[in-house]
Amino acid sequence: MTWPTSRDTELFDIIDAERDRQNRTVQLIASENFTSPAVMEATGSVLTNKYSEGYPGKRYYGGNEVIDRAEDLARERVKALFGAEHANVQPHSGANANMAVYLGLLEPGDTVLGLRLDQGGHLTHGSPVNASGILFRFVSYGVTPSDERIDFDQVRDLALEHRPKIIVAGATAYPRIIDPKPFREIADEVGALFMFDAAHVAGLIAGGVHPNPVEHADVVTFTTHKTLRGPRGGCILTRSEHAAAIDKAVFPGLQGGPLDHVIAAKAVAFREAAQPEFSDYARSVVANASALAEALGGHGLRLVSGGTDNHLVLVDLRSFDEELSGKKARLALDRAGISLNENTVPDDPRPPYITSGLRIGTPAVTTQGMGPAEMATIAELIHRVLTNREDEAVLTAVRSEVDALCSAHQPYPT
Ligand code: DSN
Repeated sequence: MTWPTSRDTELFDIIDAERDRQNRTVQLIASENFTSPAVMEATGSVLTNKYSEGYPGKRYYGGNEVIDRAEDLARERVKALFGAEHANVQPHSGANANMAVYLGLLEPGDTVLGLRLDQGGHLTHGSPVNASGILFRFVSYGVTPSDERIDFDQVRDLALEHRPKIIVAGATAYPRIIDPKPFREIADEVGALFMFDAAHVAGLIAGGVHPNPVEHADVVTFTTHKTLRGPRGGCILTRSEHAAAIDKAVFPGLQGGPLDHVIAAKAVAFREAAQPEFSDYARSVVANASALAEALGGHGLRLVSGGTDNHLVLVDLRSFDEELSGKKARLALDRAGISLNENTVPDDPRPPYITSGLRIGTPAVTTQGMGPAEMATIAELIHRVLTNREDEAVLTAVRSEVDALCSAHQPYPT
């Protein structure tokens, strides 16, 4: 065997630079995390070489007796972790997992009820620019203007009026617990299926700090790389009666060959999430988000819904500084070494590319071992950047404080 001998420094220098960026800047993107070395080892393994279209015991290629064991292990581990009847671990992403559910359980044009994008929902919950909104008839519910929490009266009224085939719960920018029970009750009242998109909170559910939607929903989808801290990917848990339809929708409906190396890494992550330490981690993620919320509020920033009980806070910048869009704020924070994303707030007057808000999450900094004291420091640094965003000297000073903070908590020391 002769492999190329010269190292591809052009590319590997880029990877080194990204490791350096992750080690030296604060990661507050609510959908990101740091995976363990074991997850990365599986992702970089020889399993990447295999083709295995189909499912364990029923493949379209030979030589899958070992791959079958990896996929079976991932399926069994995730079923045990969440108490599910059936699991499909092949979706390449959360978006694919959601599309597979629609493809498996709906006909094109069927009606679905989901949370609107600017109210905290996801593109795959029926945005007109996404395949979900193009192929199916989505009707959207929102949050109440008063407390900015899911408006269950509206969910019920819309469900009675439109008789959706599926009601979708779950969000991408919603700082509160989503209780699956009222959704189940409304779904039963109108004869709809109930899908819970747990992309953001899967790790909080696995860690026992948020209610488990598997007990109430017909289908639960999630990503494996956010609070769950695994490799990038998606997963679907279903009741047995929907297993065949969902499996058929993932393959051959939507995807080709599964990413066996990623499925193996998912198995590693599911095992890690079943350890008692993971519950401690999930509790700390939420405690850190509360500490961050309190400190940001203390600096005069308005928090959507007044606070948080999950892994993120959503800041509405309008009352702080009418001129400051989410995008401007994010760009200034980026220059100071603080990485987060601009986000729409409920009924945002600005478009999704500009926005009036910031979404700030604690999964990654918690993995790094930071706690409430560091959250107070981070809130102060964010406030200083927002109030001095044109002042290069302040941004440079914050950048060095970020460096000092991160040097004590490097996720991947070299
Ligand atoms: N990219 C994910 C997030 O940031 O929430 C959603 O797709």
